[in-house]
Amino acid sequence: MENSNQQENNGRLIIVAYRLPFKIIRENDQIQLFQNSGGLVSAVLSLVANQNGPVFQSTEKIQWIGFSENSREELEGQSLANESFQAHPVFISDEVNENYYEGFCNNLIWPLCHYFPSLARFDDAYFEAYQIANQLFFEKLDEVIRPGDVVWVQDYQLMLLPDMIRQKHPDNKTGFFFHIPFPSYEIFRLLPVTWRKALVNGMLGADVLGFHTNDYVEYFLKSARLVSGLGNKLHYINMSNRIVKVDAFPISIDFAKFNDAFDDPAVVNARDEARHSLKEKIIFSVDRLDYSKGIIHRLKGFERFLERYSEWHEKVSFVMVVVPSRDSIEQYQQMKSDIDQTVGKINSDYGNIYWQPIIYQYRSMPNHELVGMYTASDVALITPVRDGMNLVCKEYVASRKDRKGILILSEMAGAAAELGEALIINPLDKQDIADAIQKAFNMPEEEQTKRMDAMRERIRNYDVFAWTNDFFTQMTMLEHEHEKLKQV
Ligand code: ADQ
Repeated sequence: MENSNQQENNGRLIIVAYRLPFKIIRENDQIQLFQNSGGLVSAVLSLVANQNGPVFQSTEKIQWIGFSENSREELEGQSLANESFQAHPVFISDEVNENYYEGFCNNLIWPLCHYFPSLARFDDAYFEAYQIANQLFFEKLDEVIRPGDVVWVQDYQLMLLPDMIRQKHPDNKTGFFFHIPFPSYEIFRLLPVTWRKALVNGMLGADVLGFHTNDYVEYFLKSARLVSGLGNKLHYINMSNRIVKVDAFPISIDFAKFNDAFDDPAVVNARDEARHSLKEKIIFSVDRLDYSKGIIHRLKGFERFLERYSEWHEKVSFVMVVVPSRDSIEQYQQMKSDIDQTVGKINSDYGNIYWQPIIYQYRSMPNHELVGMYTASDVALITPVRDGMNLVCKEYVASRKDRKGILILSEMAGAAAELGEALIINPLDKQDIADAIQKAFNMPEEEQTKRMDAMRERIRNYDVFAWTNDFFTQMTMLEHEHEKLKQV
């Protein structure tokens, strides 16, 4: 990693993301701000308060533009700032937001990018709303931005925004990060021609475009070539008067936070409680409710394990926690009821009055319970059928200060490119999942430690702070690289 002092920046950092960095709760005319503890918020904070010296020298707060769940009237005259962030809410009418966020983003882009084209819904009203919403984010940014500010746009809700910024503020450095898989061209081309063009050109307004893996980078470069006729030299796309750098930045987690949590008394309690009340072997999984997470396939894999390896009956507990998500969308409600039924069937087919094979919880978990389960379990079973990165597997590895435990990981998660010491499975193959559990239960401790050490070292070295530093280093070095490229 470069020393971050090389990348000093005197402007402010402006983040544009669909969500604001805190939840705004209004009670009796008083506003309270609850800062999210999510990865992006802590990653961004590290840019202004980094151990090696801040990347941003400006003493001003980080400016954050995001959609407001509160109405304009509710927020009128209120200060939306805490010690780190100044928020600038974007107000979007319910009608536009439904077609934009639930429609274009979650009924079209999300299923396409996760290789579920049959779930994708194409609707002109969706794209119209997507353009309107991106424009609303731009208008807010336009009020806020000053010369020298650096803008970092996040994710698939804002693909048109980088070019809007480029048109009016060409001198402000702009980065864009795509958090979900960028699909192969055969999938991307399912979008109507005008939409594909608009999305690719919108993203190319950025100076640096980031994806999680080299595969996604390659797929994007191919789409840019076929959609907009723009060739690339290695990771660079030449736009005549400037270049765009397209590269892989595998997002990470706060390694130290998860590692240190191992000894936190609340975590120790939760771990002891789990080990005391569950069977001798514990399998754990946790994810948002989503068809991309492979929850049903995971259950089928566990069912096959119980069928083929009966020696583990009454000796294994599979704790599966699913956090509610997008439950207003019909497909998600259907998925929830499929999960309920499958869990019920497996428990009644195999369980008895002393043993329930699957303990299923549909709720969010407090952090100490989460790490308690990460560190109590023998196996983390992470089987998305498609996932941009997947942070749960990295959190599991970082939590295992005891250097034990086995990660079973889907080859379809972006994280599989970095965590080769996991037991890598095909999430659609239930026999593969069953065999991996059997292998994990029989794995000697020395082998567990060897695999864990290698994965822990990698995440320790490339944690979420290294990720942000890496992205901003590339942004600052771009002009220099442009000069070098001209000489090639
Ligand atoms: P997500 O699809 O949300 O993120 P993931 O990366 O696994 O998926 O992150 C989920 C986060 O939520 C983790 O930090 C996890 O601990 C937490 N979580 C999940 N279930 C929980 C529960 N029941 N209770 C409490 N916490 C829970 C998207 C992409 C990913 C990409 C990230 C970051 O889909 O592929 O890794 O963005 O870029």
